[in-house]
Parts: sequence; structure tokens; C-alpha cells
Amino acid sequence: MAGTSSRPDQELLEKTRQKNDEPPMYRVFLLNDDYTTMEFVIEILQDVFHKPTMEATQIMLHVHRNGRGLAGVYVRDIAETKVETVKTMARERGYPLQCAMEKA
Ligand code: TYC
Repeated sequence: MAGTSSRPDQELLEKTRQKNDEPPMYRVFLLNDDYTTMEFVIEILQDVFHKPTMEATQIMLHVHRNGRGLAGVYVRDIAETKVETVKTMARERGYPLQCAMEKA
């Protein structure tokens, strides 16, 4: 029945957004692994995603327990730069930390 699913509402919201010329947004996620230290992930969330220490710690623990977690939502160019910055910083320190983005 119309209006019982959330999907039509999502489509309507997307059309409204396009009409209003808002840019598409992208979610940036951190992924869990067994080798990156908790301290380094907190550092990334503070330095790259500008999270306060408490929130950075909560996000890190969420990723550790659930496999992935949201670091932030940005326009495409900014999201791409965040992903590359995380990967570069992680490789420089010898960690396999993965970061990914998807359309919001
Ligand atoms: N699982 C890691 C550990 O136990 C910590 C970790 C958390 C790694 C979040 C990656 O995105 C990550 N050291």
C-alpha cells in the first residue's frame, strides 16, 4: 500500500534535494582489522575527522565490535580526500586500516 514503505519517501526526498541543488553526500566508514591499534584509530578520528576524544573512542569501539563504523558524511571531493588521507597515514605507520565511502 502507498505510504507504508519508507522507499517512496526516500525517492521524494532525493527529488526534492536535486531540485534544491544540494550536492550528493557520501558516508565515510572505517573498517575493523586485527592489527591497527585502537590508539591509532582514535588519532585518525580526531585528526582527520575532527571528532572530540570521547566520540572518537566510541566510534573506534563501535568499529572494533561491529566491523565498521561511520566516521563522517561529506561531499564527494572531501570524502575522497579523507579516504586517501586515512590510507596514506595508515600505510606510513605500517597499519592495514581500511577506509571506504558510499553514497548517502
Ligand atoms: N580491532 C583492532 C584491535 O583490536 C582495533 C581497531 C578498531 C582496528 C577500529 C581498526 O577501524 C578499526 N587492535
